[in-house]
Order: sequence, then structure tokens, then C-alpha cells
Amino acid sequence: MNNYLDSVLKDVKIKNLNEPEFIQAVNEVLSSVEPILDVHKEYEDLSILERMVEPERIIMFRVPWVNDNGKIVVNRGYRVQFSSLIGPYKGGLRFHPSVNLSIIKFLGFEQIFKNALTGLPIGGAKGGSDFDPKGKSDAEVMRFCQSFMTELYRHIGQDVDVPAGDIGVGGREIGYLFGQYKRIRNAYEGGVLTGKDICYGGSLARKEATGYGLLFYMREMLSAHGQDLKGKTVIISGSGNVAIYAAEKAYQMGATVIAMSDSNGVIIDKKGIDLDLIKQIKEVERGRIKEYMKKHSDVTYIENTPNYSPIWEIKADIALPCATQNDITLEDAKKLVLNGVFAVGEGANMPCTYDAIEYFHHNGVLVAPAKAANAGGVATSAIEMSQNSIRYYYTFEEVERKLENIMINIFNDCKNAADTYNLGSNYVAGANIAAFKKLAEAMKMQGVV
Ligand code: NDP
Ligand code: 2IT
Repeated sequence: MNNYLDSVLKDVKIKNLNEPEFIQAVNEVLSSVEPILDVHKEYEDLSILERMVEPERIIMFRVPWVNDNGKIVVNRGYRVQFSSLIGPYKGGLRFHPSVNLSIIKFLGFEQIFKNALTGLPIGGAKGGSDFDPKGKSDAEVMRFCQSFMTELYRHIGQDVDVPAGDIGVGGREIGYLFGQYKRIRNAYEGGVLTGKDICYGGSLARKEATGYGLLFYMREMLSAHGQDLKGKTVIISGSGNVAIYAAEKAYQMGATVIAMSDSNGVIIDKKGIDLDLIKQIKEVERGRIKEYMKKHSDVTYIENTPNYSPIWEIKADIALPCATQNDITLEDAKKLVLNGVFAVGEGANMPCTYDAIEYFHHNGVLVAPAKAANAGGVATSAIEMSQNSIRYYYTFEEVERKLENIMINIFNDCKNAADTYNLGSNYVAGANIAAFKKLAEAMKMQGVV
């Protein structure tokens, strides 16, 4: 790293001492952008990096609500409005007991770059709470969402900040959040949240978008290396929104998904995972993946143990981490390489540690980087916003074609950046550089703000 990068990173480490995920995300970007800083010396004079790593605004708030037993519970709410450089703050809300400021800041930071790659006018943000929707009744989830929105509403708006879903926030939560926002504002401002149901202003294909987009990106990346998905075996961590629709598109492209997981364990079904059953268990019953065995007795189920995910020990051609951050460590990467994996697609945000990515690259494994490969979700959120603005809707096929074109463009941007800076097939660096350049140029034009 050159002196400028080194000093910015040191400063970030000092200022954000107890935020390991945030430091990790900043480190990954700063480790990639040296080649472009060498060409654009003015970026240092303009303090581009210092401005990029500091959120515009952080909001933290108390979320009190009453559970079904009449007890008052207090959670913590967050919204990190990281950058409005190229559009309204935009990014999901995560409800999970592990949520803390470091996690929301890493997600908000990555969102700026991801959103820039979509080519659409959206800034970067993330929010959420340490509330755990698991095991809660619908009424409890509703009361929590109403309390959360009673504070959040004053900070968001369809031209200001547009939240959406992430882990633990799906159609049900977005519905409750939207209802409360509308009630407080006494106005239908459809574009204030995305991921809405179709019946009150959502977009067709938003639910499918992240997973489908990941596979479109994967197809483009493989095709640039003379490969395709036909006949390949795929393992997918997670069985939530991203994982399910990644699996669906993988099947449509001729691959076979042989394993999926949740936070308790992994199901291995060599015949091919029965996706209708996964949807029934996860989307309808909100159950555990283990229940898959009730219908299919000839499959293997392995429990997770702390810091150990058995899914990465399964032999497959392609691995798609679609659960959470730091899911694939260096140890997991070594097992995957030993088992002959040839491509990894990051459906989740920062699912591979930096040393795991380096290990993949050194061993010729192609990596589709999160900021680019999972950008189909937020891109389709932007398409939802534009439909809300024109008070019209596109068909499923129209949205899917737009999504496909966006993913093709994103891959080409990553590849062009990798080619321009002689990075070979390091699309992780390619994505960081392509996004960084757009943001740095916008920052240059807008003055010191
Ligand atoms: P969901 O809540 O729908 O699903 C999350 C899945 O990951 C569940 O199967 C969950 O298992 C598993 N999981 C979550 N946390 C852990 C953990 N700590 N350890 C093991 N497994 C875990 O979320 P999404 O599918 O929406 O999000 C998945 C990932 O994709 C996240 O990293 C998110 O940031 C990213 N993403 C999401 C987008 C979207 O549009 N939704 C867009 C781009 C990225 P369990 O049910 O047992 O908790
Ligand atoms: O990480 C992500 O890109 C998301 N969770 C989706 C964000 C959005 O605004 O649709």
C-alpha cells in the first residue's frame, strides 16, 4: 500500500477501534484502489478517501415495544446514511440479534460501491436492529416494526433515504413498516421503501432479483472463461431470500443444487434440492431446514457447530455463499479448492474473508464479488422506485430483462477495470476500482460537501 492509503487505513483503525467488520470492509477496498490512485494523483489532494470512509450521518435510537406477555422490551435501532453522492441514501434493514454498529457500518460502506456499480442514481445506507424476528408472533413483529418506524420515519423519504429488506426483513416486515410510515405521514409516498408487495406498489421480480442477478453475473463471468453452468453442481449457504432465488435460477440455467443450509445445519440432497419444499419450509412455515427430512428420508443433515460450517466440505463445482458475512474463511477456502470448486459467487455481503479470496485467486478459482454480483437486488429496488414515480408497473419479464442487462453491464465494468489495470481475473479488485472511480469523479464535481 502507498503512504496515502496506509495513513487513511491507520486513521480508520484508530477512529473505529471496536468495529472489526467495518475495518475489514474498508481494508478490502483500500487494498484494491492503489492502481487508480497512482493515475489520479489529485484524489489525494482532494481527500477523496478520507471523505469516502466517513459516514455522512449515523442515527441510533431506542425501540421499545410490548411482547405477547405484556412485557416491555427495548431494542436498539440503527440507520447509517453513508453517502448521498449519487442519489438518495439506499440500502436494506437487517433484523438479527448479532446486529451492531460495526456490522451496519460495513454494510452501509459496501452499499455505496454496490449502488454505484448498478449505474442507477442511488446513494448508500444501511440500517436495522438487534431485534430477532425468529420465534416471534406476527403481532410482536408488527408492534416492533411500528415502534421502529415511529422513530425512523423522520429520517427517511422517497427523495431522502429509501430502506428495503436484508436478513430478517422480508415482505411481512416491509408491509408493517410501510403501514406505519403512511399513517404517520398521512400520505402515500410509495417510493419510501422497496421490497413492497405487488398489491400496494411493489415491483414484480424484486423478490427474485438478488438471487437471479447473482446467477446472471456468474453466467457472464463463466462465459468470459469459456465455461457455463450446464451440468454443474452447486452448494449454497443459507435458505433465505437470496439463497432460494439463486437456487431457482441455477436450476433454470441447467445446474443442480446439491446442498443448502440455515444457521442450524445443512441438507445434502445429491438428487438435487427440492426447492418447492425449501420455499414451503422457509417462506410459508418459517421453519428450520432440518424439516426437509420429514419429506425426504434419503438425504443427509449435518448440524453446524460454532465457527464450523459443514457445507464447505461438500464436493461441488460452484459455491454460492448466500447467508451472512465471514461465512467462508481461509480454512473453508482450502477445503473448497481441494474439492475442485472452480467458481465462487458472493450472494451475501462480505461472505468470504479477505485471505479466503486471496487463496481462491492464487488457486485459479473465479470469484464473483459481492458488491457486483449481489447488486441485482438493489438495482431492482431502484426499478421499483422508478415505477412508483411514474405510477405504473412493468411486467415480470420486463423487470427481469432490465435486471439481466444491468448485471451484464456490471460484469463488463468489473472486467474492463481488471483489464485496464492488469489485474487478470481479479474481479474483486475490478469491482472496487470501477465503483471507486465513479464515486471519486462525482465527489470531485460536487465540491467540499
Ligand atoms: P434472509 O433473512 O432471507 O436469509 C438469511 C439466511 O442466512 C437464512 O437461511 C439464515 O438462517 C442464514 N443466516 C443468517 N445469519 C446467519 C448466521 N449468522 N449463521 C448462519 N446462517 C445465517 O436474508 P437474505 O437472503 O435477504 O440475505 C442473505 C445475505 O444476502 C445477507 O448477507 C444480505 O446482506 C445479502 N443481501 C441481501 C439482499 C436482498 O435483497 N435481500 C441483497 C444483497 C445482499 P436462519 O434462518 O437459521 O437464521
Ligand atoms: O445488501 C443489499 O443490497 C440489500 N439488502 C438490498 C438493498 C435494497 O435497497 O434493495
